[in-house]
Amino acid sequence: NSRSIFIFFRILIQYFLAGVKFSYGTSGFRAEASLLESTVFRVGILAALRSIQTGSVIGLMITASHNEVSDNGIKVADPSGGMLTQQWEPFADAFANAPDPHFLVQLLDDFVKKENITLEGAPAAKVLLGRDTRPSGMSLVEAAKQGILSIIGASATDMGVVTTPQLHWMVRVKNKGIEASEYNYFDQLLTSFRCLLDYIPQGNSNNNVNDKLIVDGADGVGGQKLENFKPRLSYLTVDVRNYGDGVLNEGVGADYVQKEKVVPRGFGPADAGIRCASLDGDADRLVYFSVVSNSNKIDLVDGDKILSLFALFIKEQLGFLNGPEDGKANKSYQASLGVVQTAYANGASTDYLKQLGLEVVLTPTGVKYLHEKAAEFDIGIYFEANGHGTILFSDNFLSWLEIRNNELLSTSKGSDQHMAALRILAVSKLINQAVGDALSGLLLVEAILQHLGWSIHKWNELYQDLPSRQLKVKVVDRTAVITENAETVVVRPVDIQEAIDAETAKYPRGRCFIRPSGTEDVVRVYAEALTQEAADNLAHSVVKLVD
Ligand code: 16G
Ligand code: ZN
Repeated sequence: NSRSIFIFFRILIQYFLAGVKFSYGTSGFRAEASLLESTVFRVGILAALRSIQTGSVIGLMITASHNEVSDNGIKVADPSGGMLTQQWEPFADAFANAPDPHFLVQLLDDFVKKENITLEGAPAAKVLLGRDTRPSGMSLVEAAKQGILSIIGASATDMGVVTTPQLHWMVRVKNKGIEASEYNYFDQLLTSFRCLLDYIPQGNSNNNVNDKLIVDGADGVGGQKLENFKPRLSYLTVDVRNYGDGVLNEGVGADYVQKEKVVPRGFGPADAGIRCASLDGDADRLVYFSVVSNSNKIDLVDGDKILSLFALFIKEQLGFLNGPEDGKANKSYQASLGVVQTAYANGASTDYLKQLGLEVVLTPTGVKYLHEKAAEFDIGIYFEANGHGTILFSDNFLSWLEIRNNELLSTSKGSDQHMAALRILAVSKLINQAVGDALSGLLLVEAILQHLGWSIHKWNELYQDLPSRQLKVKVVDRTAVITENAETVVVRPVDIQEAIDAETAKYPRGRCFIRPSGTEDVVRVYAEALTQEAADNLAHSVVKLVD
């Protein structure tokens, strides 16, 4: 009986607050920080239960990412380092919204039975906690600890201020029985980054690359970490701005830069032409940009273009690895390579990727969907246009590659094939396998640009983005909008899709979709067309259909 497992029942009662409805959604629970204590306490209990069920370490991250500093939130990392299994989300919702302690314990009882979670004799729960730089984080970590420790035998390890991807990485690595400190994290990044630079073919390196990089740290944890890590990053001159003096996410950060398409605070005309990058508040999103001369406008290099750069590089290396087709029995493993995007991906990026001969799959918005899809390939590259993404490698492929690499080392050391094997192995260590990670993504971008000898301008010219417009419509009930086919088709309310199609047909290269937001009470409208004016008009006419 789960009643007996609570030793802090008093605290639980004290934590009850009325009036907020929580939904786990795509980003965990998020709200104004003062409303979260009770929720975080409950998620602590949930994390401990998940740890018992899986016999593994579970992560809890206190962050509200790119949202304003007064907000906060909590997210659970599963044993693989990925998002909490979707099967537990309905329970998470019900548990967070339970109106009184009695009901809450009843929910727990039922859930523990349904999921066959044996509390007696089970290995003790282990939960890793992390938080971003928000001032409310400290007391919320305490509330989460109380929740975790209300399960007898459970332990909570506080990793302090970390980026979201660092915490996910730590959970994943710990569950493989490997040491998982922040020092280990940066060591792995540094070693694999250096490898990639060492493997650059002679003559390629650094021709056109302005080797200075300026990074906007969003006045959050990512900026701080990079500023501290920077001295170890020889080969790269990094000027970190916004690493903590200003207000988190205010006029800074990847979300701001991507949505507003203007320079973040602390940047200006003097930076024109230099390669710049921007992280979000918890460093799981990354975009690049360059400042347009004599203006506060930028040329944005978004998640789609980061994805394209990664895809190009990986495809090239796979080509080398498979060797010339000389008719001899090829020892190569036919690794499947796939690219995952959402409907927000710029149409020009999808065309470009298809031209490269890649398989492109769309999923609904939200990292959990993209990640799951990407994991179906030997090499799955996913990115949202907003800058969240990574490259996943299957265990099968990596084991094969290790063996192949050893063979090549003895038969043709230093050959194109061997170098390609080494590079892909280095990428698999550099890029975060748990979740999108701005710091590791940034190092991979830097390594690839140096490898290719490309400037940010050359990179940006891979293809030309189609003009687009995003708008939102406040609605009473966003759940009234139901979509299918990776959010590209509205099935309810009926008839609206037909009307959207009719509008879209008026514009050459027009594309438009609507979807209910997972984080706000709005319906979002996205439109794309040949000119900015056309994209704007299409978006506005579809807004009228929704209103
Ligand atoms: C969350 C998602 C992000 C998505 C965004 C869309 C995670 C970790 N984050 O921030 O991937 O792009 O929601 O927001 O999944 P929306 O549903 O309000 O448009
Ligand atoms: Zn984030």
